Amino acid sequence: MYKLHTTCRACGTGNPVLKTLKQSTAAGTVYDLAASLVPVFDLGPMPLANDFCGPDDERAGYAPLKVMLCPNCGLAQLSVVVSPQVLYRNYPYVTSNSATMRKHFADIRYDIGEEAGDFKGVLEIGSNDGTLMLFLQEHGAKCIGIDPATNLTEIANKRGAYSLGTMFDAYSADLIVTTHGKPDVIIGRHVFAHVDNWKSFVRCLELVSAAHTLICLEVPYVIDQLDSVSWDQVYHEHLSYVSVRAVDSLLHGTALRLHKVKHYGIHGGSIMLMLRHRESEEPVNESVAKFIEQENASADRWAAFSIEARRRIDQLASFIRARATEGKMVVGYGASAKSTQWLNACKLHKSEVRFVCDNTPQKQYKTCPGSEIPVADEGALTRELPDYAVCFAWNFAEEIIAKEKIFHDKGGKWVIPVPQIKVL
Ligand code: DWN
Repeated sequence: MYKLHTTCRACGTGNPVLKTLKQSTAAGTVYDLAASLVPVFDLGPMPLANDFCGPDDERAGYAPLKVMLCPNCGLAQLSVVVSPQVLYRNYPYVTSNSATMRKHFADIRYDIGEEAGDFKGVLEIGSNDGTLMLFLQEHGAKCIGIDPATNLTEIANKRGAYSLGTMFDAYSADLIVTTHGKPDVIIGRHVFAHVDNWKSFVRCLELVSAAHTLICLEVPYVIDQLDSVSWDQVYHEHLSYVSVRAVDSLLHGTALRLHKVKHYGIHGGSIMLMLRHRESEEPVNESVAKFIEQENASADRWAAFSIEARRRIDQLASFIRARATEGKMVVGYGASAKSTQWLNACKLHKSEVRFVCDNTPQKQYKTCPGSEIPVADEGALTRELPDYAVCFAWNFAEEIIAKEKIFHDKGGKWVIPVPQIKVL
């Protein structure tokens, strides 16, 4: 189900073939490629975060969940890579159509337009159920999507978002160019951190893009994750915890370079890495150097993160157990990948968290990975009126709290786990 990962996917550190090699970068840094990746955060064996199963489904099982830091370029990455065929075979996560997400789509469309003008041809990598493509099409773009989750590309195609149900690789990149030409804009939202072979991914981007193409990769930003100790975003799908510095290091010697970096609040803090071909005449935006200069994702920061994560896991587990002992009813809200992390790290059982409600049909009436806590529909919150609801979709907390006013009005309390555990 998984293979070990020992070589930094950005700069090659830890590669046994390069044992004695040192590499100098344009910035004058000398990398010792014989060094090894250093463990900085270890959750032990954990279930796959989106392995929501019905009674007849077979569980994928557990895999080690350990973050390793590259001593050279500073990229944090998991020590194992779970096979994408296992992770995405019947993927239940669908892009949110919430007001928060729609606002984000409008923001990124504006920011991309600032760089790419009145862009038309769009390739979306990791296009999911086509929600972003449909939004861009409403605004005049012509989109093609690609995603290995065929259960979702089927939905996208039915909705009018033309999508290929396959991995983005050299073969599909070539097919896209032959059938559709090279796009003006390539967008990959929350897909780059999920990719194992970055070098090959970059080669495919080179292949599918033209000199004028703007490539936009949105990823959770490691600095936000460290700042808010959102340890629950560490799971098997997120192979890398991305910094601008690490991507800069990856792009050395390729046809692509960083062009601009934009920061957004979505998913607890994300950045859009805008890439262009080196031959592009557009000058590099000053944001690139600024981000790199200010980034601190050192081993010390990860050590502090690890200690604080453990403290918060204990804190939430004790809080929920104490409420359950008092006879209070506690539920979860949002069967997010993050919910799997909390429920398992806190070792919670369905006698303590009765159910997790969620608006995704692909997750409802299944059970959560590891904890086997049932997933209910969203309406269960106001039907059951629990005493406490833990908002595992804390990145949408504001919108959810406003939407579920009845729950709070009738005395229910929200527990928000990130960026600090608080009860509202
Ligand atoms: O990269 C990834 C990110 C972007 O999304 C993936 N690897 C997996 C996924 O992570 P997640 O599951 O933690 O994402 P969300 O978007 O935080 O999940 C929120 C969950 O809450 C979804 O299952 C939908 C649900 N929800 C709900 O039931 N009612 C969300 C909202 C806004 C709501 O009103």
